Amino acid sequence: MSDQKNAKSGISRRGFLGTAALTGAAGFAGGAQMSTAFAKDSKTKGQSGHVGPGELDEYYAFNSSGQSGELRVLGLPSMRELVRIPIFNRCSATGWGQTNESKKILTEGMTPETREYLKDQGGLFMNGDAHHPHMSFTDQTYDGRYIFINDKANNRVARIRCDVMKTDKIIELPNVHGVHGLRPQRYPRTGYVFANGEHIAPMNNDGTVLDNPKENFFAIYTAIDGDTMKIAWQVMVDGNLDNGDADYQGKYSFATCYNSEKGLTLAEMSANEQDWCVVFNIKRIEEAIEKGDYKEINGVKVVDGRHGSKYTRYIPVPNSPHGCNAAPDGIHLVLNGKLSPTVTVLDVRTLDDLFDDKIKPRDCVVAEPQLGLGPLHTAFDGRGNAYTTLFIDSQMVKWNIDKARRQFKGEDVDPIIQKLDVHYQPGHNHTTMGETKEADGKWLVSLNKFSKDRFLNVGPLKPENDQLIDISGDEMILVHDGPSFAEPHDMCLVHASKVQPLSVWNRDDPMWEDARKQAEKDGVTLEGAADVIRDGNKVRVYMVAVAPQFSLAQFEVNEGDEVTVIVTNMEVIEDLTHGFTLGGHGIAMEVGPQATSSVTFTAGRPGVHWYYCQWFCHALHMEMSGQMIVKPKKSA
Ligand code: K7E
Ligand code: CUA
Repeated sequence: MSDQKNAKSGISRRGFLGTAALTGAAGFAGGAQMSTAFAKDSKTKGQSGHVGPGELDEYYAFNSSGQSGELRVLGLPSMRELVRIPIFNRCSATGWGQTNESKKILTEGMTPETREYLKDQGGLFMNGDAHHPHMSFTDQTYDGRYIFINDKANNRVARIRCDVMKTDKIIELPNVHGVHGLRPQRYPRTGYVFANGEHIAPMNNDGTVLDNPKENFFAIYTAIDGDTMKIAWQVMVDGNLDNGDADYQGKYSFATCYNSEKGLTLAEMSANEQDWCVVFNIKRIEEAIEKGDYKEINGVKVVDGRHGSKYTRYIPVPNSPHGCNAAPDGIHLVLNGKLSPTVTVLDVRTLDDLFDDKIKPRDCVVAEPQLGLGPLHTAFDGRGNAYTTLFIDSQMVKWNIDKARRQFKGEDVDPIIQKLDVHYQPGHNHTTMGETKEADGKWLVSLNKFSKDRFLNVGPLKPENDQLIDISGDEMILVHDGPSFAEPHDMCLVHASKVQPLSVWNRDDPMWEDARKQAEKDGVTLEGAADVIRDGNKVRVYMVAVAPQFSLAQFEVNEGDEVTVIVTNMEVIEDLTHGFTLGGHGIAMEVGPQATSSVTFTAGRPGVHWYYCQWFCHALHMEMSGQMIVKPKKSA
């Protein structure tokens, strides 16, 4: 099949994508009719998605929340939401963005420029755009240590500890404009976390260069050390970077590019019939860093990976490709054509020859099946089949990789096995364990951007629809519709056996290291505290929470004091969370069992102010309260 033909189909549909689909008027293709048929099927055959009361799910689904800025943990197949992990957002329940512990995590990885910019604006970004959560790997499969996730809005990457399901590191990437694609290294372990800079900008973006995007604007690919959350190196590339993945061998990583044109307008960005996939040679880049073949820019070692570099290769792909997905066979990489009705399949075993200039970039392409309109992302079942979302067609297409290869060689075979209507306009899709060598081919989730008529009308802002599909048999069967709020892009489906979270915190957790050091200086033991320590106009109030009481029923400060309240929850049994809310001060925080949390504020309002535990913890939970007395300045 010729690229010419694919490209043409892409162009002919571009108008459709630009007008109907993107303005929300799309999806009028008969979804309702198909859904009835499949709803009936789901009762009679396939796996049950039902998880009864008291039963546990088989998988964790780590669901990004897009512009909500958090991570949501669901159980699968029930699709029940279990917990939300605040990351880039501000969370009223947990005090994320307000406690001293979370503020440290939110600020310590900031660039000096951002710190300076935010100085008079509260010191924190209040939003994030979280797209791609992925678990750390050891030997090509999930190892239950961390989830990494990007913030496209403010150029950050965060790490979540899976033992407590809390964010523990956030770093801002210098030189990068919009961190989009994110993937951990699969082998031998993570290792690197690869992050794609989506937008092109001048390398020193200080206002000295403002024009000529083709000459002066670049995108930056970043490798972060997942263990230390420090930047290992960056690569400057031509074009922009969309999604990415890493291979199964630890040799190469990949990024799609939809704006090889370096255009500004939609017409400019989609002018070329082919863009490309950039391949990064990890070993050669590491050698470049060792040998000193890099420039240090804003404190980061940046390798030149533009055309002609020995560190990268550019493989032409039709047309403005989006998703980038390595198959669990360890051999194939699928690049999803978006404006082309095709996906382009590379065989990673050809890449050594490509880097040795023995073959041409397009010689790495081993299949390019035409699947339908708007292919965005592909998932795998571990049995040689792939599942690709078709945004414009509102369908999931199941196809066979081997058949696609045979068709590419000229054999008369159709790689497409089945197309299933989804509701509506799917972006990412995910299979259980599907990005690991342990892909088990049981469930597929389609993250649909529009829900339209699938749920009760909640006004103009409607939920997205995460649909659960049984892929254990020969046929895909739609099992469940799951509404979700703005806006999951991506999901990571991990077998429950891979993750062993704690039920109560360990008292020696590093999360409250600073509070512990301060307490030691103050001669206070956190675990038994009922102390008010005055230090000039700084007051530190230490207390313990054990249901249904705080160890301090009252404390006194002066108007204008900087007050830090440090609460330690000494419950030893699971699921006994307390909280500290100070009325009229905008102060609230979660204190988990065996955890310490602290918050600092100015006592600006003379009078009596009640604090209370806002986490229902005991029959006498209402009584779990106390008073902060603020003495007015004149009487103090
Ligand atoms: Cu396709 Cu940000 Cu992964 Cu959204 S990206 S869909
Ligand atoms: Cu402690 Cu409610």
